[in-house]
Amino acid sequence: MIDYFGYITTMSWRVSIALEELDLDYRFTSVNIGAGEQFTPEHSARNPMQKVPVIIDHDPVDGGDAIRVFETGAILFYLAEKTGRLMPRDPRERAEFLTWFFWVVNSYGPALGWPGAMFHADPKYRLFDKTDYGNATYEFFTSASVEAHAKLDERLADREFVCGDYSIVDIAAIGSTVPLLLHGVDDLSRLPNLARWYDAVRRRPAVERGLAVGSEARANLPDYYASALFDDRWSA
Ligand SMILES: N[C@@H](CCC(=O)N[C@@H](CS)C(=O)NCC(=O)O)C(=O)O
Repeated sequence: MIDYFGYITTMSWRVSIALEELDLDYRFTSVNIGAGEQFTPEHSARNPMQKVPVIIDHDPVDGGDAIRVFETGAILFYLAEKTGRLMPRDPRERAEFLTWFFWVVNSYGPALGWPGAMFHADPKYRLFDKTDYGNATYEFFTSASVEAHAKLDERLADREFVCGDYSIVDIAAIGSTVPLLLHGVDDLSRLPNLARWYDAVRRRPAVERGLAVGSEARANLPDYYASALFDDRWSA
């Protein structure tokens, strides 16, 4: 059994989707980062970075002590290795896969995250709409996010998934892609390849189940923000 500590966040969705896709036995514990639960001594012991998500695998493949993993890239890679699924084995394919996996984890996800973080759930904490500097910073982060979406769209022009078969690269990407509006993308018609991929991946039953994990916490967020976070337009 895997203990999974997360919340309704893009990074946590990566993990809940992977756990669902891999059909692993897991127990979810909500860590409400809006209420500061990531800073408790219990959670700090699980993840010294005081962030979600984190997993503790009580059935590691070597049969030894439980294994703790934090950082979504590490968690997805760990789960793919544990199960031998959702990742190519051939060294040549693996090199291409790693290239795109690290691009998604290190570049795509963070580029999307910054405008999302500035579009705070509570307008009084927003860093834009207040000063010219705030607006310029928001614009800078938004254009980097739009550019990252455009690069993924370009990559998907002649392929169904980001790298070979459906893999943890797609899972890492979809977790970050869902809150399009928060990330400065309000119209997918200019990104047709990304739109096709987004629709196909989001329709997967395991992805739907992954996005539903802990979603009762949605009630903690203002409606307009929750609706953008979950991209309610998609199902409308
Ligand atoms: N690089 C980390 C990022 C984790 C992260 O930023 N988690 C956010 C939620 S998406 C969080 O826990 N924020 C709470 C905080 O920073 O206080 C990963 O990939 O796991």
